[in-house]
Amino acid sequence: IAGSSQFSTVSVGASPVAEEMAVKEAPKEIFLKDYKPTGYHFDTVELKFVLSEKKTTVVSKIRVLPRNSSESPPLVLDGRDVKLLFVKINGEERKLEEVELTSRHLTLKSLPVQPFDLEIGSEIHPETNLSLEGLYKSSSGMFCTQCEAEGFRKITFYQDRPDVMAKFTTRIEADKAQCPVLLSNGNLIDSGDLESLTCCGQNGFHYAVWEDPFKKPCYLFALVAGQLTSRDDTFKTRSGRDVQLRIWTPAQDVPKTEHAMHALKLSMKWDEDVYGLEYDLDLFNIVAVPDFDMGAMENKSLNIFNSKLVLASAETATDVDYATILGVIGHEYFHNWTGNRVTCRDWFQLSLKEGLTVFRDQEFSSDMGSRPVKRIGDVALLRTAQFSEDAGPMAHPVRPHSYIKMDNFYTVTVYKKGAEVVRMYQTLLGKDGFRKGMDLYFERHDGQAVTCEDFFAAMRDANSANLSVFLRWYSQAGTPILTVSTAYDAAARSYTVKCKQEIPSTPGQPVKEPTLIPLAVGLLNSKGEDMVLTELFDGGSLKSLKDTAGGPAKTAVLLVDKEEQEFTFLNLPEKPVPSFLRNFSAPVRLVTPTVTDDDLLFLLAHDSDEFNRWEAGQTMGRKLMLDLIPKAQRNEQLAEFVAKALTLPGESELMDLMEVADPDAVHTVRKFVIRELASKLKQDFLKTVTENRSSDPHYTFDHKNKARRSLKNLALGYLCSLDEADTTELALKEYKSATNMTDQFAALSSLCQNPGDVRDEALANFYEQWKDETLVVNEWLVLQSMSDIPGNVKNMRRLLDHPSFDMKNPNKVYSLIGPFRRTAVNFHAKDGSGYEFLAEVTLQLDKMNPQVASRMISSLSRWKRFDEGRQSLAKAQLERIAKTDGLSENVFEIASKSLA
Ligand code: 0A1
Ligand code: ZN
Repeated sequence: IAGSSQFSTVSVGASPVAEEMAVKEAPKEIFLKDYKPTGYHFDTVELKFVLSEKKTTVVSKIRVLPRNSSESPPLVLDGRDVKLLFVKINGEERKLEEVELTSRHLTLKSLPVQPFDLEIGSEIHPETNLSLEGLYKSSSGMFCTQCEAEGFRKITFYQDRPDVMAKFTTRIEADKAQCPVLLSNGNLIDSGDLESLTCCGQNGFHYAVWEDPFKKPCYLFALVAGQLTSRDDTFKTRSGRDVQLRIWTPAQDVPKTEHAMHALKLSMKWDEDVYGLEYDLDLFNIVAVPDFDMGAMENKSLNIFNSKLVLASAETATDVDYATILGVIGHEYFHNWTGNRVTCRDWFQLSLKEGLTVFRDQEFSSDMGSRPVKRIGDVALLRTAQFSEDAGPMAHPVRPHSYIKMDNFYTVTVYKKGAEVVRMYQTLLGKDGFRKGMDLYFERHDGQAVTCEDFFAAMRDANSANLSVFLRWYSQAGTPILTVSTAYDAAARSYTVKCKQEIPSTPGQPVKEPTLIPLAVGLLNSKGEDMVLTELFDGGSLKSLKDTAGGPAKTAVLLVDKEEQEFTFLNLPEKPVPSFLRNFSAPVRLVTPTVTDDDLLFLLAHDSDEFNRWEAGQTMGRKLMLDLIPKAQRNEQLAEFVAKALTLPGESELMDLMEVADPDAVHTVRKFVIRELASKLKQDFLKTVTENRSSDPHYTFDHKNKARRSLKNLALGYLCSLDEADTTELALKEYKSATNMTDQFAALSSLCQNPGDVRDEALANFYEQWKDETLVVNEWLVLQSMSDIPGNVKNMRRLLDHPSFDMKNPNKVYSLIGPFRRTAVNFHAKDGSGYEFLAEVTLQLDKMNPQVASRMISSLSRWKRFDEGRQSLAKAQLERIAKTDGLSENVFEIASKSLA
């Protein structure tokens, strides 16, 4: 972003040492097309930390291998907020006037052309590091690191990029009382007490030395030190090795790690069973920290987790929490192969590890629970969050072409659309073909930093498949619109499916090429059974169809790779009802002009593909509600609505489908539909609640009980929308008699739909009961943040000052500010108060934690979707942010791209 007034570029000469005097460099946009390998390899890295919250010293000794023995280009090391103490080359100190130091880089010149030792001494300040990147002191008192994507440069000067892979040895010295536990990656090879008079003159210090035998990029480095206690267990790998498993938390939380440990063992077993992948070290550590920007981090053998994704008990965590923990423990564990053993060449390839690992964790959760329920949840999230990202100013391909701040690209597109891209390989190649591709990928690339093309090539080569246009999924942003229409020819007993694909233009990509869309199709006969699909003419050739085991085919995958294309099924004795895009076989918006409402009801009743049964109900719900919107906009009565679906599409999804999003009308319609359903089905809902209560106070996290609880609680939610005395009384009774958090919280949420004393008292009562359980209090904040009671912004401002809120803790921000941004009526309040509130919070937050601040403000980026009044209010707030002095690069990138 050249020319931006807030950053000054100054040419750099010999520079002083202290970081406060270093020259400030302007933020730079980085492009995939500019990738170049480094001029120097790093072979081994020995790190020594002397920990102290005010001032930690870090000495790194790196064995450097020049790529080319005939020249020595400058070695540019990244470094931010690090004070340089000394530089030595082969043991000889370099004069600091001879090195170049800016606010972002340390450049060394005139280096040996033969392998050499580079030693760098530096100093950092964990206590004042509120960015939660690099080494920081957590509010719980422990020292903790977060290095992905570019946090290692906040620890020491280094070539901080994923294609620099080295073997790390880490020595940690710290006060024994303050930090009895010292952890890093790999195996513990030495530990002990330090003499009272050490070189540092410290009393009561001890040390530990960790050696990681696997080469890794520095983003996988981790260090943890503090007062921690572990839950210990073991896992025997399929080749018979015993792996020590340890989950570390403050002592009082150890009882809440049972579920996480169970999840870890299930993950280890699943990866062996499904992919033949075994764990490769003798120790696997997980540490829970209360202040963490993201969910969790896959550092080699030392995963660090946001406490919220480790700790659970029946009293304090809901079914959703239990399921999320299972999925994230799996996700981080699976990274050991997809991410760590094989990593990314550069950050543009992030989806190579994230899309693949999300796909793997989705499959794991499906195997551990209900496959269709998992798929429905994943697709619903993709459609609300990713489709809207893909349609806004921040739209980017699964593999972005450029970035200013990599942190801004840990997106639903890279993660969730990336997982859909991986899923499509499996749909195209079959489960066995996909496994062959994975085997070849590891065979070719173990220990390497590679690209999305390398993954593609492994899939292609292992299956001798021709998938070439498939690569466009990586390079083109935007959600394809796939229009499918049909015609039955009774005389010819044939059924023609006509497909048209169109990919909308996105910022910087006005024109798109067709991609390869696998369209899974089933055809139902009049009895609702799957017809046997025998032959398909795809325009070029006639194919006979079989399922993967060679039996009769009930689902066919059509390969749609042209803008317009026709497929004809032969030998069909009657006109079928089509079930398109089964199991959501591609991340597209499907348009089906020839599918009637009767067809949808038929699919809802009969489709053997459970995902599509649900989808038929959702399509009905969307159609019915969108039809009502013009009436709501004209303030007309919405009287005649009757529907079958139970869980309705959400407000954002509906807004997304409108030409000009109208939050008020969408909210009115959705509320109306919920109340209509509740009043028409009141007796059924009451019966559902009564019949699905459990007589057993013991909490069990299994499919049967989860299903029972979710049905009961859904019914209770509908009933409370009526705001009648008997429904309120029922919810109060459920609230008081609940024996687990799932039921208690659901009853509280139901009561909180309606403003008034009952709501206020229930909220106060819940807080009083749980005020010492941080994670529960966070959910209490969520509930108030997502509320659609009128004028909730005032309440939000009050909660900013509540003792339970702390701007420095990302979980608090995600709980109190996050959900508010999805409320149609309060965030998008007509008077602009919601936008103003978000801008204020963002600016305050940006001074502490830019990553979290930029995540918050991204909700303003789609301001052009709204009416003129809202547009100008939102734009004004974005402009206010963009011109604020001292803004971080993170927020700057989002605000400026949103305004472009
Ligand atoms: N690789 C992690 C996600 C992650 C990314 C950046 C972070 O920095 C704060 C933290 C975690 C994952 O996918 O699990
Ligand atoms: Zn991940």
